Amino acid sequence: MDTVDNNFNALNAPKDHPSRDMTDTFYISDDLLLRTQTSPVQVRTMRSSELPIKIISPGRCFRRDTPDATHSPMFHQIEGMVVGKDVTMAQLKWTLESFVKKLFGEDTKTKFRPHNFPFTEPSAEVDITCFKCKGEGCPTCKQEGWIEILGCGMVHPNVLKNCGIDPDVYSGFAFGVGVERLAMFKYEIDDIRLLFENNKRFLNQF
Ligand code: 2NL
Repeated sequence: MDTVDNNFNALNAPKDHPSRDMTDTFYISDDLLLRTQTSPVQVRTMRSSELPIKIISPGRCFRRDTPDATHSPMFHQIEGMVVGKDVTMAQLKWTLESFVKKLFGEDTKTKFRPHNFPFTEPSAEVDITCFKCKGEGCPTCKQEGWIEILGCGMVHPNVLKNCGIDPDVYSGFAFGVGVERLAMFKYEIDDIRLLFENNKRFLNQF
């Protein structure tokens, strides 16, 4: 459980932002909710720690999605963030490229595709070349050759301000990956619900 302030206000998603809708978010009360991402951890860290900050925050998150093969109302996310002097998008790209190469193989290529998140500006989604067909096009990548695996960007100046950090002096990068989605690609699991059913015959395969 976390606060609406840590999960939304501080992250530049003010009162009427669509992600705050009752149909998107589990509210406990007007001020408390089940977090929709692990970012509240970084918000508290920015508000209480000396700079520079380098943090990885893995954990459970909740969104009001109807379960299907690719959606679960409860899932896990790993977010990472660096805030300090002269933190750049080039450093973000190197960090994420290194990460996907370790996970999916050294020959993996990345594509940073412009996107929008309230908490980062600029923002991007990262696609990797399909590990199955190496970019040729196949059923796994729906003939596109590319697979979307995470979201990222430079921490929005309003987010830094909301957390007591001067955006004229400091900058930061951040990213978030869905753990189940990543596992599904890596282990070729075609239904996210299998990960939560606790069937030992399924789990013992890994
Ligand atoms: C996604 C997108 C993302 C972040 C998470 C973040 C956290 C703070 C400030 C700025 Cl405190 N950004 N986190 C940034 C970009 C993307 O996750 O699609 N995740 C599955």
